[in-house]
Parts: sequence; structure tokens; C-alpha cells
Amino acid sequence: MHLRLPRDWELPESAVTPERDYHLRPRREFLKTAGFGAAGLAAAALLSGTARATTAGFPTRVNPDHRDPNLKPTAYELITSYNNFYEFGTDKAEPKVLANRGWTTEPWTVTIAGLCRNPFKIDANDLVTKLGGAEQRVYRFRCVEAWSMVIPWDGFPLAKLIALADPLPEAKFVTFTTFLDPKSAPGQRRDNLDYPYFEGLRLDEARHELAFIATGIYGRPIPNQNGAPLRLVVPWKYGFKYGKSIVKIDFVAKQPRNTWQVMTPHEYGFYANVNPQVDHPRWSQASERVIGGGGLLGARQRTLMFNGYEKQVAALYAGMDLRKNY
Ligand SMILES: Nc1nc2c(c(=O)[nH]1)N[C@H]1C(S)=C(S)[C@@H](COP(=O)(O)O)O[C@H]1N2
Ligand SMILES: [Mo]
Repeated sequence: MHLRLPRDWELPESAVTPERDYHLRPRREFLKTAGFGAAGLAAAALLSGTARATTAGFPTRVNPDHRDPNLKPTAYELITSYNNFYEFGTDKAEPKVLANRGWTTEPWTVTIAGLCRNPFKIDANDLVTKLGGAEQRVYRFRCVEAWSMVIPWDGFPLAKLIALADPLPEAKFVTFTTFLDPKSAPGQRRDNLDYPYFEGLRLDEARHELAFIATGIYGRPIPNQNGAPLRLVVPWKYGFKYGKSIVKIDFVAKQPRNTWQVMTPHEYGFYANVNPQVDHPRWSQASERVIGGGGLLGARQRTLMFNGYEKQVAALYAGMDLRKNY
């Protein structure tokens, strides 16, 4: 028999049990058994904003390990209705509505460019196929606004895409440019941020095994409001690093400026690693509100260094002053 050693960041499958049935089934099957019925299929596709099959065609590999019994994934309904996506409004409830009013995220082309030996352009679904299908990662999620969730993402390790692109030695950073479509995105018409939303990572951060590109949530294709069809996931960093609806990934030599750093440099830096000891200029980061945590005022919990992934990622920042807003 072949036993696999669980990686130490893996969150428990037990916590996902209530929803796990559809990880192993095609989307169509899931919708049927979930009670949508045949006629409800089209409606369900509309509800999720797209009939995309990003992960649907792939049996998502569920990690079978139990490492942290205290973590309970947030309900699907909350993950997909409490959003930050300024292109579709600054209110948490707006993106679910406004990102599903005619904004099309399929088909979708992503461009891989810059300092690499193998630049390419590819359809988002074809990219998932090329990289061997989707796997699941149950990660903690911490927004800089001091709220948190636990999200079962589907997708692929960013390292796989980087290996395919084969960066040149001069490449030190990776940038993520997200979509620009003012016709579909009311926030872009209002210019409520400097668009397109833009993010970056140091190349070694991007290659870390925890860095991930999400294409699904709970085994379903990622909804528009969560950043369909490709969105960055870096669980040890604040949520604003997770660029949504990526159209271009570039390998560059110099540290780029990200959207929030451009907007308010005294509040947001490049690294944005979760750190309970460094307060935001306007609020404490020592604790966080657990979305869906229950209770009249909602549950609060202590925020963990690197959002609980210190053991895995601290070495990336050896010798750096973690109190500094780089
Ligand atoms: N393109 C784009 N990506 C974005 C944002 C945005 O406004 N536009 N908001 C960021 C912020 S602040 C957070 S907390 C997360 C929210 O992701 P979620 O809505 O899937 O929870 O997305 C990040 N990615
Ligand atoms: Mo955020």
C-alpha cells in the first residue's frame, strides 16, 4: 500500500463533508442531485453567471488529510455573496448582482508574457486541461479589512504555470493584470480605482507551493463575482493581493506597484503579508471577524502570523523587517 504524507498546511476534509458530494461528480450531476432538476439547469447556470466548465469537466482531487480540526469552511452562499470586487461596486453585496448582468467570462484568453522562454496565449479552460486538471485547496482567507473566511478553492498551483512559461534568470517578479471592460464593469466607468486592477508577487513567492490560481469554489466553476475564470490565491497575504479575472501574467525584473499601493501608499505595501502585530493605520489587525461565524455580533478570532502559514512561508522573508510596509 502507498501512503501519502499530508502536507502540513492541508486543512481537514472532514470540514468539507457537507458539500463534498459534488467534488467527485460532474457539474450536471451535482445540480440534478441538489434538486435543481433538468429544467433548473439553465437557471442554475445563469445564477452562477456562466455555463463555464472550468472545473466541471475535471474530477477535482480532494485532499484526504486532516491537519487542523478547528477550521470549518465558510458556506458557499456567503463566499459568493460577500465580495470585494470594486469593478462591480464597493458594497459587499453588489458584485454578485452587477458581475452577472451580461458580463461574459467565457471564452476567456490569458496571455503569459515578459521575461520567459515560452510566452503563450491560451484559453482559460485549455490552460486547466494543459496543467493536468483542477485540485482542491482548503485555505484560510483574510481580508485587510479584518474579516475572514475558510474557502475550498479548486484550481492549480501557480508554480505549474510558471514552469510552463520557463522564466529567464532576469525575471524576479510576476505581475497579474486583471480585465478592463468598462462597458461591463460599472466601477471602471466610475473610475473608483486605478484600473485595470493590478497585482504582483516576487518570483519565489509565486513559485511557493501554497500560491494557487483558483478556477472553482466547492467543486463548482468560480462565479463571476469571485473572479472568474482565473484568480490569484495567496493564503498568507491579505485578500487584496488575490487579483480577480486575470488576463495577463508577466515576468518582470523590477518590483511592480500594485493597485492599492498606487491608491494609498501609506496604507498598503507590496508584500501585504498577514501580520497581527502590524496594525493598519486605521484599525487593528490583531483579530478578525469570522464571516458566518454565528453569534449576534459575529464570532471574532485572533489573527495568526502569515494567516496561519508561518511555518511554510516565513523562510521567504528571512532577514526582512516584517513590521515595515514595503
Ligand atoms: N480585480 C479585482 N480583484 C480583487 C479585488 C478587486 O476589487 N478587483 N478586491 C480584492 C480584495 S480587497 C479582496 S478581499 C478579495 C475578495 O475576494 P472574494 O470576493 O472572492 O472574497 O479580492 C481581491 N481581488
Ligand atoms: Mo480585501
